[in-house]
Amino acid sequence: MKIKNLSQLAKFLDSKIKESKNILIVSHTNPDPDCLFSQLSLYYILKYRYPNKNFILFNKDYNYQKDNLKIINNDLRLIVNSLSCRKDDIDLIIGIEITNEERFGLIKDLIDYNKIIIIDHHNSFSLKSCYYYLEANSESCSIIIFKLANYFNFKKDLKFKINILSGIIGDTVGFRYIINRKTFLILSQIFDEKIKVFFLIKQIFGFNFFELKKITKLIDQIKIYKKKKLLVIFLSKNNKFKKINSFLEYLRLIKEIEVIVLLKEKRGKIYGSLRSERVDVSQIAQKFNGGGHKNSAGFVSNLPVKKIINFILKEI
Ligand SMILES: [Mn+2]
Repeated sequence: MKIKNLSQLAKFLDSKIKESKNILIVSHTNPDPDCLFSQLSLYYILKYRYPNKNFILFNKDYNYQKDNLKIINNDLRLIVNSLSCRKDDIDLIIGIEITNEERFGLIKDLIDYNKIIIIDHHNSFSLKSCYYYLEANSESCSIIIFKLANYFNFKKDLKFKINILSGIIGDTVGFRYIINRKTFLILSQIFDEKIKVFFLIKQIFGFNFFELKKITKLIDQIKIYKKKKLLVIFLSKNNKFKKINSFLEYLRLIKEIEVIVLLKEKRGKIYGSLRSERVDVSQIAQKFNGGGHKNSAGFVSNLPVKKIINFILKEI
């Protein structure tokens, strides 16, 4: 059930929250900065508006202790990865960027589509049987949350602005991939001389020395195809690297490269990530039943690595 515009979303949230007691705000599996900071920012807005309601921030994959983002905002500790309440006690579930069923950070039997409302900005959104607000031209979910704050006249303090800015930095890779004028307009509304933008970018995309050593090994494994246009990195199941997505963004600066493919072996399957400025990689991902954005998409496949690479080579 589609929610058509922002004012409808605000009214819908108001009416649903009024009749609820326990409200779950959930972000997607393997959460990224945009989704975590959107989750937290939405919580600020709703908790201020409804101080007597019980809001629970949940993500089953989230581990605050291991998260480097806590240096940006230690309120991220409010996101818990286990639930003490029963399914029946939860009256409403607000999902952040839950694009498809696999992205549900919820324990499966907690899912009740009648209670769910999802806010997302992914073109490949597919959970259309529940209430959803989709803004596919928004460059980050944080932007939607920022607009919601405006709609509710929520007073945006420094902490809130840093949250939104961090979400935008995460999804646009430090403003590198902004294509929408509105994003700049919102950035101008968030700008505050007290915010150190370079610090946020460093925390979100930077590496430490330990990680640098891993990168050195990874560079040796890079394969180049199509006269340097396609770059492929394969990570075997024994070769884990948590900051691999940040590393991909550095590889995207190589001038000759037009498409980057990361293939990760996990639980007997291949998890693919695609990045490009020239090719619409969401279309390639969709051929593997995956999805994402035009410039950044992903999929999961049972095919062997060689077959996947050959298939992609034909597509670009
Ligand atoms: Mn996002």
